[in-house]
Amino acid sequence: MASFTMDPDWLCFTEHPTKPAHVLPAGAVDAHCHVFGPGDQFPFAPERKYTPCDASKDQLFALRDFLGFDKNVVVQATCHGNDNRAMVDALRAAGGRARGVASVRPDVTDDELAEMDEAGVRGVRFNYVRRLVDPKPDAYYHGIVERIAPLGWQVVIYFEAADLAERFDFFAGLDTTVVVDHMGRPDVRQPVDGPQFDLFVKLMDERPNVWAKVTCPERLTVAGPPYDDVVPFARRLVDTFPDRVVWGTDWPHPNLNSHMPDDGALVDYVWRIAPTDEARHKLLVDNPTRLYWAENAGAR
Ligand code: 0GY
Repeated sequence: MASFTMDPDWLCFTEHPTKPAHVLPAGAVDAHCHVFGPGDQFPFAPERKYTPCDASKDQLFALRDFLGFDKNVVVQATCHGNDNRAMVDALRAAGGRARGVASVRPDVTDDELAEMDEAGVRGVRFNYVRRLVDPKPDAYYHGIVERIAPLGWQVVIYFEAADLAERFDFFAGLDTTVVVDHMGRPDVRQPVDGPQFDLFVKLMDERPNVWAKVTCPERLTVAGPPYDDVVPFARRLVDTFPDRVVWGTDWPHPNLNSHMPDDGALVDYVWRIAPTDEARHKLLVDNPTRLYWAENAGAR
């Protein structure tokens, strides 16, 4: 079996996070997390841009239980390319307590899609972050949308805020449910009501099929923990679109080079972006359950 050595400057996740001070509501979903390998069982993709540390499904489930989550949404990470076996293996082991988002090519077969659907996959991810993937033409993504349409799957999009203007019409033209990773990665040095974040709010405002993950303060921050500079961005989305936001840890936190967050502190961060019981229940329970566990989840 292949053996992999993680990148020398890679920061591995915190093995012993603190217990959150707050108690998550029953049924809470960690709606954005990953599994990496283990590389000797599920080899990393030859075309990957980074080699992470192993982060297995068992470690993910242990974290879920420790933090007080009920379920996970496991998102395919680029280090596994279009080979979804590690993610699907995690879904199958989770006994209905995990859903997945895959990465596929337009030539994926109906049988492959049906098998993933049966395992709990409910969407595909289009990643536009250039340090992670090589860009592809729109036709490539349209081809995938056609393939998943019969299943009613969602499309998860990951992009940098600076690229939104250029891609706005394409994203707005998608008629699947669309879920945006990490609030569209705003530059948090810009005003929360400035033109850059306004454009993202406009996308959600005009397109009721667009949802946001109000995730990754540790990735977006310039100031560092406790992420005061990111709170207003997440607050704006939670306040404006309380029924179309979800949250997740992003464990095991790929590609962070400044610091590795404490997952317990990240859970406590949720109380700052969703300060009321009602807002938190929607964010952590109702919205992700509707999005990933409802009958025909993904279809509007
Ligand atoms: C994330 C973010 C990152 C990586 C990936 O697929 C990935 O490799 O998503 C990132 O480096 O910003 O969502 O975990």
